[in-house]
Amino acid sequence: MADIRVGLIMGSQSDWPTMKEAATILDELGVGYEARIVSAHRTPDRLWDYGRRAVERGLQVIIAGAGGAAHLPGMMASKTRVPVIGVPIQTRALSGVDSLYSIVQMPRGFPVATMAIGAAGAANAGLMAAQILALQDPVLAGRLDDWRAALSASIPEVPQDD
Ligand code: RP5
Repeated sequence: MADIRVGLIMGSQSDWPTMKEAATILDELGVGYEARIVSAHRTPDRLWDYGRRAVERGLQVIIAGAGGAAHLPGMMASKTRVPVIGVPIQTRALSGVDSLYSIVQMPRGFPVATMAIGAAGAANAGLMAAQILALQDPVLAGRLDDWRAALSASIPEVPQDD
């Protein structure tokens, strides 16, 4: 079992189908992570405790997904210097633009690396976390190079009829 280096947190159980995209990437690359529900509004004490202990627990990157009034990534960034990657969850009311704006417009001093809305953003968050860790981990860097080469090789050069 790989060491837990990534905290994969989300505001609600309803975010998990999207955030699983990040988990799948981390699994494919052999990066250890933990998945937790940590809500800025519903479980603020859990959020505070998670952020307060992130460094001492050895977390190196936190991926935080939330939707609507999506305060989780920003609040986590205010509580820990562990880099936070934000994933705006697609919402029914405003299609995730609400989530995106909530996450991306951080004040100076507390950055959140904000991904695209929805599943692509979650998958890219997993890749971004792995790329950050790969700076200090040649084995992981090799896996990422292979992953990227396989993706490129899977793209046909000529379009096909269905
Ligand atoms: C946010 O509210 C969560 O991140 C979720 O995206 C959204 C809706 O949550 P549920 O009402 O589905 O639990 O805090």
